[in-house]
Amino acid sequence: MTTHLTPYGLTAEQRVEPLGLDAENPRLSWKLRGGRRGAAQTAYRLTAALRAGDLDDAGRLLLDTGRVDSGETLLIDWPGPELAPCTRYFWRVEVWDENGDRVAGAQSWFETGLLRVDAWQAAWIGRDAVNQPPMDPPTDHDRTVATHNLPPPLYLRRSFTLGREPVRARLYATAHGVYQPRLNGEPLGDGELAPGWTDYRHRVQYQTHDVTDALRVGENVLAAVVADGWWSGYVGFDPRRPACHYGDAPALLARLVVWFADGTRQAVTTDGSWTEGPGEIRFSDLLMGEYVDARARVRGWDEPGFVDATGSGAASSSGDVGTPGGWGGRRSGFRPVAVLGTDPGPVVAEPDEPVRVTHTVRPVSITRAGPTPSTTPPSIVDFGQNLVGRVRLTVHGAAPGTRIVVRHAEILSDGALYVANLRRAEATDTFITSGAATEVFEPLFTFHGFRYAEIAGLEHRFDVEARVLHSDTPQAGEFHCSDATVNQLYSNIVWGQRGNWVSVPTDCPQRDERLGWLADAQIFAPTASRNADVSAFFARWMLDVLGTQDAEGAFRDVAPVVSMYRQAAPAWGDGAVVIPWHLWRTYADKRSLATAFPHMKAWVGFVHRHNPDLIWRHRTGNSYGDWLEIDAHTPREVLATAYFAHSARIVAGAARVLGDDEAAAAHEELHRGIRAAFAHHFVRPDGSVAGGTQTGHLLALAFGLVPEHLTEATVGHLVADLKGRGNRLTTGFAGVGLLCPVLTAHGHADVAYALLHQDEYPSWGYSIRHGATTIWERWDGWTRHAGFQSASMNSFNHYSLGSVGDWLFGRVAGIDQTPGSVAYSELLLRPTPGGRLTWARATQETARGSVTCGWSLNNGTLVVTVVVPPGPDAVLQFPDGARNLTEDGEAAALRPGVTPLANGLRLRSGSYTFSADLVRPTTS
Ligand code: RAM
Repeated sequence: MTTHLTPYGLTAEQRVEPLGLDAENPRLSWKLRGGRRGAAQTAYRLTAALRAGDLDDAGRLLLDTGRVDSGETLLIDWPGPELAPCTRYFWRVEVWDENGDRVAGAQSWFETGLLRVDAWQAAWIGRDAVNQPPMDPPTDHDRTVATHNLPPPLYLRRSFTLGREPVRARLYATAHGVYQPRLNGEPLGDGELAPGWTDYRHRVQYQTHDVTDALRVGENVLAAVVADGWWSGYVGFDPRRPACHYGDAPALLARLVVWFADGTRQAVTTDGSWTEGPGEIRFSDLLMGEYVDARARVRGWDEPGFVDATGSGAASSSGDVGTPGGWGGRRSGFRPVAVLGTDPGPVVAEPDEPVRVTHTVRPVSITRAGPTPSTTPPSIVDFGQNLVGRVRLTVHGAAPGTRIVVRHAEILSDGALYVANLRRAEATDTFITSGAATEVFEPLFTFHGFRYAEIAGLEHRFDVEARVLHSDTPQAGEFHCSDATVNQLYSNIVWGQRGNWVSVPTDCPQRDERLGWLADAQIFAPTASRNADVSAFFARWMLDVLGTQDAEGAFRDVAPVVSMYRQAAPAWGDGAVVIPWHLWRTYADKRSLATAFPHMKAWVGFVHRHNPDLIWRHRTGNSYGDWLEIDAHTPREVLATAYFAHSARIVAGAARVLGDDEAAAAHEELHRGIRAAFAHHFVRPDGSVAGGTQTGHLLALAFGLVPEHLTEATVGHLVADLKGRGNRLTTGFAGVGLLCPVLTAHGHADVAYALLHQDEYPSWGYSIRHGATTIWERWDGWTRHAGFQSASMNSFNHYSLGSVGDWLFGRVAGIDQTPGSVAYSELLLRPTPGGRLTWARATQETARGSVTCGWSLNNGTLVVTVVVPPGPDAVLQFPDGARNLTEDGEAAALRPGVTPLANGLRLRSGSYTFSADLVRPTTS
């Protein structure tokens, strides 16, 4: 183990080595590691230079803070000179430890993007619909009503010549639609579905690629394929507005800049000199799927040497582009594009990690479906995991023109794909072979939610694998325990997050919806930030959330908004208050909090204005209540008023952090008023909460709305309800994440564990017993007694009911922070043995470093292992009944780094392994 204090994980704007940053004042952070007890940073020094080597040359430094006496490691405003565009800045941090010794440093870089919209000097280009010869109507029989009018993607190219070797080159590009940039025949970067989904009316994100090594002296070809994507393809489920939410057709904006050794540069930008032509993708849509005709591939279209002059046709093509499998029905080749506009519009640098393919999954079985008269029966491929992405198919020796159709489903019913729950999403990919000996098919601009793929039309040998894609938020957490079902639950939570984190946090990756619902996101945010570093992802999505606010102060239920124009419901609109606060608590992101603050205040003001008696009854939008609760009904105004109180309190807290004492005082008073109104209207003298539901009691307890003298009674009602049902829950989205934490906080970890281990309906265990590999949208998504829930809304991959993940980390393993702590500046470690677990352990990469907490229980001996990173102190609390705490045979209180507390131990940074006798296990 490292004993020296070492900085690592350096980030600028919460990203490791970001290329193309538009922040004028990027915030720098680092983490610390080092196993020595009590290790801590007492000072730091930041330096920066234009070349890595210059960091060692004091004369060439652009920045030198000198020694700054501070333990701070997070989000330090760039203390250097004003940043120039398109420039890489190397920076180094050196730290001093608790003995005042200067110890190791670490270095990193960030590179600025264009910084200013007027730097683009480029035009949006697209298909010239006017001067294009009319396209022959599609003749193939594969098109459905939904796909019939989907246009082929744009294949755009521009040839240019370099007279000299460049020293550096960058491509800045984006699209209306989704695009893949290409240079000299190769795709650039590993991003998928760029530029991602934002509210394009306010922000279109551009990507930056380092293309220095892809250029050559002589002719080069810059190219791109651009499909409809979220811009003009199908999104959401509104039948009156199923597609074209932002525009009618895709377009590209690009600026390639090449620098030479003498300081001069050359730029190639999108303009009227580009051409557009045919390609193998006939249509591609996020919901409907992709259609690829390999015969129509124009070989060499994106490489030097290709002749693309108007009307002259392709220099070579892999097949006859005039065949019915071709595009346009004539050898028209590439034609000039239309210049669609010269104003770049609201183009901004992509501020978080893009969608990437992160895993490849091999099938666990391939079976032939039942015999079909006269044709080869389709194969059903089981990947063993409900996942999000697409199939990659390698086909050997298929005859030219073989039509392969791949359909996707999360579940099988009677051995066939169950697709009813996909609603209008066809999720079907079609591949027509060219006849080459080996062909590889993988759609480029679509994704599906599936565990099973049905492959029809292939008699020949094929290889298949699933490629998993999602927003590549860095993994941060791991949880393991002794129980296989609980481990499967954790796996289901992680896969649910992965699959629903495709550019925006969505509610389902498979059906015609895939929207960024605010309540789902706020309820799951605490779990999400255990599993991954979601700081930059959420901060970026929050901009779209805040952008939905109307003049009255109301948000919308989803962001980006597509066609749902009603004002947000309780717990949904409150997502815009809860998430910025969570980003502050988890990552110390004060800037996001400050950006959100006026909007948070306006939302609470909106609710207050329409509900002056402080019971939230009016302006509740679609008022979903405790959405998808089961066998219970929580009164809507109980839930709404609880959230009103919760948001008012958060706004007060945020105001304190931001130094707005007046707003803080006003919202503290408002919170007191709502609390009193809630108690008056909804808390009965016996401590029960109106409606008598688990969620009603949970909200009241979690949000501190029960008068103190009644708290125990309220908890009693909650526990009685659970036990009366045989330890079964009734909670929907709003209640489920509170269940186990509230029970544990009030001394009923045993009941929380009983829910965790429950495998009768409704429970997490029930879905797992019936094969779930992701979290289901509904407790009754499928039941033995009733089969499938209504196909009109039944996702088998949805994260909301997986919000118990936060408790697995926070209480089962025991990693948490104290109430006043920010970004884990003071850890609260509370390992909680219980249920049938004999051990549990979690590791979490917090903003300040890696934390571990775990325990094992063997014959009454409890062993607790913790790792506290340098910097924060930890308060370690043992379960009730733990006695004789020792480490290495010595009383724990006497060990180095340990200070005894009334209710536990205070630990300085370092690794510890304590033993204790557990005389009274906390659980039954
Ligand atoms: C459905 C989904 C979604 C939820 C909304 C209210 O579309 O379950 O997650 O937030 O309803």
